[in-house]
Amino acid sequence: MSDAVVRHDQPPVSDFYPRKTVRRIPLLPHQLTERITPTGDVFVLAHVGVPHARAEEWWIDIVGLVARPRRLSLADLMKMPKRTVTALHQCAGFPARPEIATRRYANVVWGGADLAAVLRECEPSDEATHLWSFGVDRGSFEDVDSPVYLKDLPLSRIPAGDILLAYECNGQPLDAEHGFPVRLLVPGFYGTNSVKWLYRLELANRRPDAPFTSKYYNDSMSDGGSVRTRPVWSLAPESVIVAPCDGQTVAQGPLDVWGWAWADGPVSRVEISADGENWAEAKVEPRSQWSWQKFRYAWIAEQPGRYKLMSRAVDSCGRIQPLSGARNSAYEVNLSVV
Ligand SMILES: Nc1nc2c(c(=O)[nH]1)N[C@H]1C(S)=C(S)[C@@H](COP(=O)(O)O)O[C@H]1N2
Ligand SMILES: [Mo]
Repeated sequence: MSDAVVRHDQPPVSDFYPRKTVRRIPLLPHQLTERITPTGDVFVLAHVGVPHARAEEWWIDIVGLVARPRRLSLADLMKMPKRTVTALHQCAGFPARPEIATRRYANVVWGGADLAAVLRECEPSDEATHLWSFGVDRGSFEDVDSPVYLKDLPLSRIPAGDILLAYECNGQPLDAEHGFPVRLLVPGFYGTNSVKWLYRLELANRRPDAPFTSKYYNDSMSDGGSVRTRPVWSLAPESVIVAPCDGQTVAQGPLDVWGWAWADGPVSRVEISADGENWAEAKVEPRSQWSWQKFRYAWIAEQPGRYKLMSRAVDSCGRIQPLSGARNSAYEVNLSVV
């Protein structure tokens, strides 16, 4: 039986609309001019629809391999010290098509309670290895019935810190589409892991079996014949050129190229190329919290013609953006120099 089968309590949902996939990406990469993405411009991804909840009736259960299971009301949660975390927010793209770069990005200030502190009070057992998080939305996605939105993360991730039970986005209460009244927020992980409409955290000694954990959001890695899969957790290094924009015509001479770069951890280098072969180092600001980092490069368009400007980020472990065929393929801008 799937771990997503609901045999436990759920808080009431007053309404559920629309009851279908919501996928809204308001901004194109060259429109990401602001360091903090205004809430109305943050993309929305909901696989099966949008539950509408009443804050007074909401709670979160913390259960499983813990000595002290607990039910926290939203009021309990809001009494705890509030923490704000600025974090890059990115959708991993189509679950079955990891080779497509869908470029759904935002950078958001989240506010909420610190997950590590909440868990500590529940005294997790030594056997616990994974945290399962449940969102109340149920429905069918690509003809697969999903009774609950269930994701997991390894408990070894908790010490990296800053995982929130978030109830604010950019200083305001979450709106329904972004997970009101409370969502998980895992900075450094792809958005799919940040469970909206969160009502249950279960500590377990394995990964769960559920549509959005064991079926979708697992990348295959061929490994000398055998095919293994890897959960879509950590953000791979990525960068985006905000200016100039794709298709632009620019004058011969110096040109200010700038954009954003991020990874699960600091980006240590961003490189720019105008020919796909020679790469020059851009200037990158240091990282602050889990935010994207601004980079700049003074390019000189020596000759009129057509150019493909590319950017690629390298993280502090030396991981580098591939040029094509991945969700984090190098970003490209086609330019005419006159
Ligand atoms: N409960 C629930 N949480 C969810 C989802 C969902 O469908 N249901 N979608 C996930 C995906 S794929 C992404 S990219 C992010 C999007 O968060 P946002 O809509 O607030 O930008 O939420 C994640 N959390
Ligand atoms: Mo997503």
